[in-house]
Amino acid sequence: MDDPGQVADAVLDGNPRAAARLISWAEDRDDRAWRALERIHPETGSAEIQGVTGPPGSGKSTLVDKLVDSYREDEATVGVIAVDPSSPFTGGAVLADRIRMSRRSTDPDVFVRSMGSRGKLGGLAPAIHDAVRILDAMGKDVVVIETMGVGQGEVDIVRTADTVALVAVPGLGDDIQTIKAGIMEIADVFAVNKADLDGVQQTVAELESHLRLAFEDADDDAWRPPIVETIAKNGDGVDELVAAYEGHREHLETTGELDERRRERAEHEIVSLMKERVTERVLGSEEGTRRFEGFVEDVMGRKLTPRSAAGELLER
Ligand SMILES: Nc1nc2c(ncn2[C@@H]2O[C@H](COP(=O)(O)OP(=O)(O)O)[C@@H](O)[C@H]2O)c(=O)[nH]1
Ligand SMILES: [Mg+2]
Repeated sequence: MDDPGQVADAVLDGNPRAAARLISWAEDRDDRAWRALERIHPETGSAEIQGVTGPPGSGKSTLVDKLVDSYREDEATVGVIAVDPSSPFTGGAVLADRIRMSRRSTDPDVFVRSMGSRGKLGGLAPAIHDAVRILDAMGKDVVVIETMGVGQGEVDIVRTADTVALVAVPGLGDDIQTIKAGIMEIADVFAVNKADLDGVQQTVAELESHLRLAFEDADDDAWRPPIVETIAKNGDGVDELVAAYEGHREHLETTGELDERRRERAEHEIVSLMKERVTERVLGSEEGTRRFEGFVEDVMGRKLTPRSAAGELLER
């Protein structure tokens, strides 16, 4: 299976090996990906795309695992993308292993994929967008993206989702602010996980006061993120979390916000692909990299401003 057209057709038939292949091409930014993606693009747009984000260790993988159970009970097909920025401690691989070990390893209606950054200059977000489209084209009803809520790159990844759940845990103490402000703003649902631990009420109260402030001047029909307590370990609260997702989905559809989000996403993605292509064109060769490193030295030596270095690199 090396022919992009064939791979695309197999993906549209729901073939997991073809999907895995095409995601790898997208991750490698391999030219074969583009033809296949071209072909599947018109067949996408029906999956519900859900993001689960939060600090490492908050229980995202455990929660996603339980969410998958819940969707399978309703006979929805599911794709999971666990974003693991190439380090062993984030747990992305753990999720994939956990699901692989479970009874779902034989369930053809669940597709799990870990993705890590391979140090590509464009970052990870473009490949994640492609992977979401591939799972959508496979016919998955729900696509769940698990990612750590840290850093701008992660915010970009989470933007691929229609609905974003932020997983918080008791014991963050007074500084719920340790969760990046940017992430707080894009949360559509708050899951306070590990509700079996002390301090859960305090965390809920902090989130509530955060929301009170944030929504002081909001329109009446604005979506106000619900706060759901969960114990991912044993599945408590997962049904409520699914209901919160559904509520938000309904809100998106009835208010037209879904289209708005998709428009923003398309804009954002086009711009980030332009950046990726420019970067690739300028730095994609050994010579380009060498020239780039020379400019880095010049900037560090205060001979050039970063802006003029960028200008000169783009001139060539
Ligand atoms: N006490 C408690 N521990 C949990 C709960 N959910 C997950 N954990 C544990 O928290 C640890 C991190 O979970 P994991 O799902 O890998 O977190 P992730 O890094 O956010 O994906 C694991 O040891 C889980 O067993 C919960 O509801 N309560
Ligand atoms: Mg994890």
